[in-house]
Amino acid sequence: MSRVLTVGCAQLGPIQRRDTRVEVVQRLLALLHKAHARGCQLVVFPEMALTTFFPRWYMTDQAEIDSFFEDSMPNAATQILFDEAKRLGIGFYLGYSELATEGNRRMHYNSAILVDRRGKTVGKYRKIHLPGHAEHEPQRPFQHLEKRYYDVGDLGFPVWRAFDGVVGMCICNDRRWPETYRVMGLQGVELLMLGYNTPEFNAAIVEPAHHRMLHHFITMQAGAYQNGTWVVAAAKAGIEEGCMLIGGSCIIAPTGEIVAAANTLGDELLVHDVDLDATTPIKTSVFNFAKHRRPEHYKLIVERAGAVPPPE
Ligand code: CDV
Repeated sequence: MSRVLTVGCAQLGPIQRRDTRVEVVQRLLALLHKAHARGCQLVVFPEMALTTFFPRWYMTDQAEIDSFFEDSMPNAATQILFDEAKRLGIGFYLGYSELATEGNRRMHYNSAILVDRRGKTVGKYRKIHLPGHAEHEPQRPFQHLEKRYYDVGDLGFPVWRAFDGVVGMCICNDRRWPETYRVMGLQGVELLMLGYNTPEFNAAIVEPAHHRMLHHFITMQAGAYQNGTWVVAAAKAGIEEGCMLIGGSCIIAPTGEIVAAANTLGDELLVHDVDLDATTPIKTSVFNFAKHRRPEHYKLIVERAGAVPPPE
């Protein structure tokens, strides 16, 4: 039986601070309806798909910070998206900021959930590689305070049996790390979904703008090929509150080739027929892990975080 899944990659244009959740959800619904018209069974929305990318601002009022978070999912604003997706028989990945209560602690996660075609939540992922900084750095033109506003995800990198395959999730900066792909690759991932918000200007180092797009593609294409998996990456793009976010939403085959790519910085849907069996040739040849990996020589990867060069 063929395992071809028609997947939509739903790029969003900018979301400004004044935009309400209700208005944003209308945009998600418009993309969902387009996806339905084009036969999609699964749609991937971006990271933080309900709000502006608020870590660009330094804030000290916790109530103001919490206003960017959702304390339940679905909730009053998003229920219509869940209902409509179920009615249309479309599953989806949705990124949002999650406010969770654990005992008497309030935890803040940069999360994504996966909902199946019957409207059942299959899984949740909480972002592990939080980029940026925790303290206000006033010399920057804008902040990247994910390390201040979020807790490190506590759910690992699980995969799920869904959509006739083995699927996994990650979020934005995770895509730059080979560990993200390999941990899921070792669980047989066939389709990896991710959303992202990547500012075009790198406030941490001086680099040409085109490097941003190069690094975006190069890491995902390598991750796809080296693990024999499809990768679907959905951007929030365009000028958000004066800050340019790169577009570059794409669908990448297990060969590492880009098979669909966005050509705008606005709301845009890419569609591809994703053959999950196309993962097999890579998984059974050059990256047949059981046959070729040598974990006894990889111990440093889990024992050490920072690089330690040999003594002079
Ligand atoms: N939202 C992100 O994680 N953005 C980062 C920033 C640091 C560029 C990214 O890796 O794209």
